[in-house]
Amino acid sequence: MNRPVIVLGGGGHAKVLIDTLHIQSVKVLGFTDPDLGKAEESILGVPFIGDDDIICKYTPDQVLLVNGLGTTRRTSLRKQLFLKFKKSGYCFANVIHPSSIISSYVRLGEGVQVMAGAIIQTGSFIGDNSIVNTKVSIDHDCQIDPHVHIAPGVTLSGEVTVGEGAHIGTGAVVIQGIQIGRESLVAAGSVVIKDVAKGVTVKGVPAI
Ligand code: JB3
Repeated sequence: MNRPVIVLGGGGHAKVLIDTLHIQSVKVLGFTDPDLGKAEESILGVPFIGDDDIICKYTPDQVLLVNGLGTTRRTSLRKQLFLKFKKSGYCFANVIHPSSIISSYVRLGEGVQVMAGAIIQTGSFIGDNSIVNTKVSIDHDCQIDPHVHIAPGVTLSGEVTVGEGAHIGTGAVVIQGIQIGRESLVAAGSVVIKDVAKGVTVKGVPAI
């Protein structure tokens, strides 16, 4: 990366991202968080630098941002932060763990995060601000829209589409060709064998 990075958020997801940035020798200036109690903390040696207002002390060409907010269900706050800083002209860095395996025929949007051990097969697309979490497997020709969280251990077979803002819970399995609607939630451990409409929650084996 040609610019130092500021991480938004000071929780568990931010910690994993900072660890990955350190592996890649990226300079991390600090992390922001509205919780001023974080002032007494650092994360893996990275200092708290204030709430998000501090970012405007840097111009967009001086820093890159990394969205450290994870999501356990809906992804709206993470999405809002991304859109707010994009509107102000800032760019978000992609964070790709070196142990992930990504086909050279995969396209990644902006601010995409691919965590340790993830595999993304040929022809797939990962949209802006999406998380492909630890040990996820995304097979060929999948389309992941922006602001999606694919939680740890999920398996997507080939040609699956996931709509904007959806959350696929830990360990879920989705068979080939399934379409998952925007803002939907697939509960952890589900096995999805039919399409999921937008905005709904499905769970179980098979998921309903
Ligand atoms: O499941 C896995 C592997 N990771 C989870 C991740 C995807 O989501 C993780 O276990 C957590 O469940 C969750 O991680 P996250 O988002 O880091 O959650 P938490 O540890 O609760 O930390 C969120 C932090 O974001 C807190 O310190 C909040 O104060 C902070 N925060 C909230 N709103 C914000 C804002 N930070 C900034 N910069 N701006 C905000 O608007």
